[in-house]
Amino acid sequence: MGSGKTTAIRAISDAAPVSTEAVNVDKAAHSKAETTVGLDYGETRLASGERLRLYGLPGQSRFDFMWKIVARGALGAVVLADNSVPEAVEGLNPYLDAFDELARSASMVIGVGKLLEGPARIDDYASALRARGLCLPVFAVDVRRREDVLLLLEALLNQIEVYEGLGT
Ligand SMILES: Nc1nc2c(ncn2[C@@H]2O[C@H](COP(=O)(O)OP(=O)(O)O)[C@@H](O)[C@H]2O)c(=O)[nH]1
Ligand SMILES: [Mg+2]
Repeated sequence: MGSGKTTAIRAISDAAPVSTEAVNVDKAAHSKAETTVGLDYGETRLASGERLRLYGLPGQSRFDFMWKIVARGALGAVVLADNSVPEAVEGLNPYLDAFDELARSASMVIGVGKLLEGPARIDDYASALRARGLCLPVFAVDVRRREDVLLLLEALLNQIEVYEGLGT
């Protein structure tokens, strides 16, 4: 919550993004005024002319029933971490568990926001992934910047292409 999913989809979407913001009544989890109670949705056109559809899933575990449904049809996943919160690195684990199939098929990239606002560094995230037997790209990002969101999506698509190219 507050890692920047809604912001990222807004930054990248060609069409007007759809989001379902409601007054945040869980100020203990995050102080922001509004929070997403359903999905964020946006679309972006790739250089190839194909359309990439972006679904922002609510991160709170009470929404985890939605994760599996969307993961089933997903090409890949971007996991956004908020480094300003305590135990941000360990906080990735529920998502790595829930999206294990995408993680194991290299169809996942990690974006770390607010990097300088917390003690963990990019290497800490990479080590935590390695400890789980995963080798996934980890980028420091500011998802308010369109270029940063594009970087995540390009890296994700490259990963998927390389993995498919291995014939696995
Ligand atoms: N300072 C700082 N703020 C950021 C950064 N990335 C995102 N934000 C802010 O963090 C908030 C994220 O909120 P939102 O997009 O609603 O998060 P969501 O709950 O994941 O949908 C927004 O106010 C962004 O402007 C960053 O790298 N640095
Ligand atoms: Mg949101």
